Amino acid sequence: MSDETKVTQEYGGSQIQVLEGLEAVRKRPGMYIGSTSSSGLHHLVYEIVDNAIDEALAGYCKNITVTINPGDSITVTDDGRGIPVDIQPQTGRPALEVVYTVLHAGGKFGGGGYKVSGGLHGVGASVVNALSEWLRVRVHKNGEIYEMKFSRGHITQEMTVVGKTDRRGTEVTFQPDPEMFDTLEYSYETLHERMREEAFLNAGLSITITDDRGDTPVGETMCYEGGIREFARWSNRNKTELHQDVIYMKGAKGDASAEIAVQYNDGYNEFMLSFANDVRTPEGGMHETGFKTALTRVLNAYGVKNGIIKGDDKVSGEDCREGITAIISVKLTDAQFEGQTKAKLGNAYIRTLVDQVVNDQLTVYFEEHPQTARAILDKAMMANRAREAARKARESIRRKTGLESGQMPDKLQDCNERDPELCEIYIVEGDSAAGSAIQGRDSRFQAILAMWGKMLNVEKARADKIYGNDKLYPLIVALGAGIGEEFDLQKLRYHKVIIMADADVDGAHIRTLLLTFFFRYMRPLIEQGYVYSAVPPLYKLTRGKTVKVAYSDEQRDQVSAQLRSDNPNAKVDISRFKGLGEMDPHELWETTMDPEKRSLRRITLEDARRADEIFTILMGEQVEPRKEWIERNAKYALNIDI
Ligand code: 0RA
Repeated sequence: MSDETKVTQEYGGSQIQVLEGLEAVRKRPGMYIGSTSSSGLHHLVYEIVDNAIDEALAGYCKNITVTINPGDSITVTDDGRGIPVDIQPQTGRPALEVVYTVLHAGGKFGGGGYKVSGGLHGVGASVVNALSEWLRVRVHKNGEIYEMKFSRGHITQEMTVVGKTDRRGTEVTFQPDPEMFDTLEYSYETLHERMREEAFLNAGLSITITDDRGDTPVGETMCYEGGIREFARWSNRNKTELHQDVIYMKGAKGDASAEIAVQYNDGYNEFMLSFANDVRTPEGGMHETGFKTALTRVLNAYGVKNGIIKGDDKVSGEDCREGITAIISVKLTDAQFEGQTKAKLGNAYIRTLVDQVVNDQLTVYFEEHPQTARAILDKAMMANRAREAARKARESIRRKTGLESGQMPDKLQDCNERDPELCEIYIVEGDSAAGSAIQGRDSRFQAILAMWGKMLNVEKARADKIYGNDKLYPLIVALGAGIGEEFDLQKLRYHKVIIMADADVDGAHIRTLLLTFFFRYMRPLIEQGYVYSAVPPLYKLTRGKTVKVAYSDEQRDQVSAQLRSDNPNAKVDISRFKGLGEMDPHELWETTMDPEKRSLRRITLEDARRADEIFTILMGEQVEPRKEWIERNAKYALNIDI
């Protein structure tokens, strides 16, 4: 093609069809990009980037850049072969023009089309063009730069050679049409996140995102040689991983392929991201089903084979996925997207493929990495016990009609106020302390719930025994918000839940137990900051008729000096409070319960998480960690704090 080549304008039948096609896009944009809201606006970028990624998948492109320009136009470049510019025999038009003006033209021209192109891939250039106020494309190829311009899908400049080049590749800049979109402002964060995902999913591909709208450009170049392995690791970046290595599996059959990366963390959430042809499938589908089934099967088989799981103690799928981070990526030529938002993969043979890959490779992996297998299985078994215990507790609570009848437990001395925002509940260890608290409190807004004294037998008690224990019912009923999946903060009867326990080992046990319980079964209670620890004084200082208290050793010394400030020789009697039960009601009110004077420590999620950890160590199946913990903490044995 010579420098000055311009293709003569010929409005034959095919050209009219083209315009009708793009008109259809402008009439019903939602049909093509989902919506005309911010999500549709961002979708334009994904369409263009997808085309470049297809070129990368074909093995010809290594670098992609995405730039948000001032005024919110977008430029996407790639260093692929460049969109073909030669005349297409069927249309008599340059292929470049066809790509940008004919609906559904992408990926189906040139030599062999792309193998894995699926979903919306490769069909989007003309859609983006139709929805852009203007669009300019430049192709570097054959030593020349070919340029073509459009407005709202109409050609404003025929394909023209505008210069020489020594590179290859495609550059597209488009300005979304204000007539089409509710908003025109791009979110750097949204594009950044999506581009990072694309970089993870296409190992070795470098994607640079830049925001050029501000005074100084912001951006990042992302390239992950490890692909989805690094994706899994990155997803766990703020978590504590349960095992060092990411478990990576892959396999292919015919034109279809699957890769899976798995790494557990010590948390309780399930984080699973699945993709089909790099398109997210938030509703899951056959690839996820295949993975879940195989994971559960392999873990149970490993447990039975190695004598870890006995009899009917099988772990459920949900148990196996507690704390999991899994990335599943499949590629196939005939992807069927189903469901409400076309976000679910429907091809059944993919289930078989993923199931086989995971079944075979995870089994081998576990054989070769018994420590990892054991850690994962232990976690699943722990999840199983907790879930089972929660279910039993829920059922038995329902049976005991506590919640339904609205009848409050005997152990509760309720307050008069009914507005939860104004109400407090003190959970008090031991009957004598509870007695003092009941007499000392302000009954208008302070309720007292007496809890057992020593109930924990550290050696024998196990998580399930404790959650199945009768002693927790009064607490659940008093709080009124249910437990586990049914927990409902709206029904909570007190907005201050105050744990009042002694500063000794037994007190620490009770606090650990309560926090663990809240953490596992009433987590929003902690997340919303409703849980507190009362801070009772440690010392009582008396000089004649003057009585003072101190909450720490330093304060004791200060107060003691204060009491003797007029006469250093005066006799100050210092005694240690042995426990809450020793205080008379008035003392308890003055030092620990009076909102004007008391201090409360708000329990954070981190406190509760640590309590849960300690609890697991102290009560769990594993003997080694318990021994280690006790050895490490022996020196603090009289001062266990959480
Ligand atoms: C098909 C064939 C050829 C290149 C492309 C597609 C291609 C498409 C896009 C879309 C965005 N960037 C792209 N880069 C390349 C090669 C044809 C030839 O070798 O001339």
